Amino acid sequence: MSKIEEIAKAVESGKSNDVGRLVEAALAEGLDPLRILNEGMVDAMATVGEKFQRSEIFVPEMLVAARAMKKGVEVLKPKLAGGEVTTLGKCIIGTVHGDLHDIGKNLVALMIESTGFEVIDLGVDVAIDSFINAIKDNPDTKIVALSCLLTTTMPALKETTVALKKSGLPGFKVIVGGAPITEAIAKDMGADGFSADAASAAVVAKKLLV
Ligand code: B1M
Repeated sequence: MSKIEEIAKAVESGKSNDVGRLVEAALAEGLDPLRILNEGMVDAMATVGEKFQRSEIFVPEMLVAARAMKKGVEVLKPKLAGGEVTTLGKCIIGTVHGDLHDIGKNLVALMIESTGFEVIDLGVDVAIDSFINAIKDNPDTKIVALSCLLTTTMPALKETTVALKKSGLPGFKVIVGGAPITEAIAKDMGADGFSADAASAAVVAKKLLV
């Protein structure tokens, strides 16, 4: 079994300590951090989701897999972040209200930070008012990034996007993303930008500055 396959297996079975150790070993072997992330961990989480859908596993197993992935991302973080100086401005990020998924949002935050933004992470289940207040507290905010993983919280994503656009607060753009969101849905909600993954979210955020 390759190191990547071992990592995927450890994520799927929620073995946090093994994931940390295996990711360190993979990095020491010179494997590409993005390959470790995408083929080792993101793909493993997709498998976890499929098993959940088939009722082969339940919420507790999803939760331990998520914890294991977080452990792996922690080890990868210094390699992914790049260490550029933050000069592009502030980005406020959060998962919309009703939604507790944060792994994708955390990856988006990491990639946006590594592009050169200062990231203010409001966490998960973020109320519209919390986004508005954070922008008021940080009037130099350039990007507000909204994550949504559930079809049932897509209305919350739309409400948040519309409220931000109607807030009258100046100077920022709204980008949205998450598994159930498409370019067409993002456009329909009135978002300024959409991306399907974390790496392109950073590219979209940067493009919106000009
Ligand atoms: Co949940 N869950 N979950 N879950 N969970 C999904 C999303 C699901 C697809 C599983 C399934 O049925 N196959 C399903 C949603 C179905 C739907 O809505 N159509 C689901 C469900 C149903 C639920 C519950 C309702 C289960 C229940 O309680 N019965 C419940 C809801 C709780 C809530 O939020 N209110 C629930 C709970 C949980 C856990 C808490 C157990 C756990 C989350 C732990 C955590 O995040 N800390 C969990 C997990 C782990 C998953 C799966 C298995 C994995 C999610 C993940 O982390 N993926 C997921 C199945 C799946 O995704 N295949 C599932 C890895 C991550 C890197 O990908 O988050 O998609 P992702 O992020 C990507 C892109 O989407 C994008 O970039 C990221 C990286 O490239 N992206 C953006 C994300 N945000 C972006 C923002 C951007 C741009 C791109 O711009 C701002």
